[in-house]
Amino acid sequence: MTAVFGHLNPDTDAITSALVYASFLRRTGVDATAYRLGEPNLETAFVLRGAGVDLPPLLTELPAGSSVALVDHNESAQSLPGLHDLAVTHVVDHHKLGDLSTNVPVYLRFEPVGCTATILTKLHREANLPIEPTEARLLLSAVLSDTLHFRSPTTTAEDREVVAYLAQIAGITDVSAYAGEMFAAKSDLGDTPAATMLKMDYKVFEFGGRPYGLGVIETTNPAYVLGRKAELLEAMDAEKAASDLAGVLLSVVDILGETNRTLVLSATEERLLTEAFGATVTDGVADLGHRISRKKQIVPALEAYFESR
Ligand SMILES: [Mn+2]
Repeated sequence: MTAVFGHLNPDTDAITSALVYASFLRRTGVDATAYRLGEPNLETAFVLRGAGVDLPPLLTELPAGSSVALVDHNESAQSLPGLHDLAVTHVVDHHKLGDLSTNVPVYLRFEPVGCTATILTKLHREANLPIEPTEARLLLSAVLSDTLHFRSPTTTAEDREVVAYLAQIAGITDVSAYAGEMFAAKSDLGDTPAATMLKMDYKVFEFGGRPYGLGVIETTNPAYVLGRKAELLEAMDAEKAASDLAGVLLSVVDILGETNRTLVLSATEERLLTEAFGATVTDGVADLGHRISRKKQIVPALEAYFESR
């Protein structure tokens, strides 16, 4: 059996791509099962509910040598613990190549598009496998989520084309209205604990040989999130100590206004934000302007900054 899963702290793409790719692999003769590596965020729960699809089971470990297919990630720090001892047989991803290594021949499909679901849609079309309405809805939701309905600079013409194609199959006539409902669901944080908010969309990256935690909260209500700054800073501080990180950044991305305001935990992070981005810091919040994509606008700038030092 091949276990199919997306990254830790899963987003909508990580979970729906695992579901759809596992189904795709089964249709091509591979015994595959979808899993998730964490709890779904509010948007993902909304999407699955609307599609009438159950969450895939939670996976926390696998015996060494087990076959796995990775979607929506390839770096071990974002994957199942012990990834280097597993047999990675497939990777479908739209992120930069990290420390991926395999001990068996591997199927790799990487494309610099806005979403893993865009690549999965292409895989179905290339294999002449029809996409069922429910799966079309899942894939379309992932593209809208990852691209913030085409607002993110990661968006490509293929993502737009795929959404139009999938919307027809899924029977979604008003894509903008549906995207709005998804973003509202994601922003309905209620009394979500600050530690949970930090980890909803959170990844660890290595810069200059040291680990940094980069969280993003995409919301249509940034005032609510910034209103909980003190609690969030406490959660960031606790995570930094618990995971022995060199720094923690938490970006509050206003989906509709397309702005990024990043919470500044300490002098270390302040220096990083001012030097790598030229950001101005007011009241413990750094203004990162329109840098709304961690993948395209935050991580590369930090890599360039650490390489230049
Ligand atoms: Mn993705």
